[in-house]
Amino acid sequence: MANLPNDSSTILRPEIAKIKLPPMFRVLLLNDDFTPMEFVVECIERFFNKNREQATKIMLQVHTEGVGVCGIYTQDIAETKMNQVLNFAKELQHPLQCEVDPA
Ligand code: TYC
Repeated sequence: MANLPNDSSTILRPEIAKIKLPPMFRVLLLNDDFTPMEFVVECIERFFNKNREQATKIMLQVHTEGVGVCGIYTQDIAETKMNQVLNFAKELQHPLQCEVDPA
């Protein structure tokens, strides 16, 4: 068991100890007075793989608090999801805003 963490959880293999997790980014939705609630729920279901109950909870959080987290991803995935939301909102002429923020 020489290659597993010892009792004090010290990693004994330097090549494994060096591995770093990538920086993570939150995808945020911002509230506005015009985007229909149903459209926001649809976006969260479609792009963040949430069910209707989870999506409704996030939408209501944004509606009442002004901002809410839809998910946390690596930078390229977070930016792709943000762009999917913005493009979908633009297509339907809703002013929905979405941002990426370091976690
Ligand atoms: N505030 C909007 C309304 O009352 C609903 C809404 C929720 C808009 C979340 C944007 O990110 C948002 N129709």
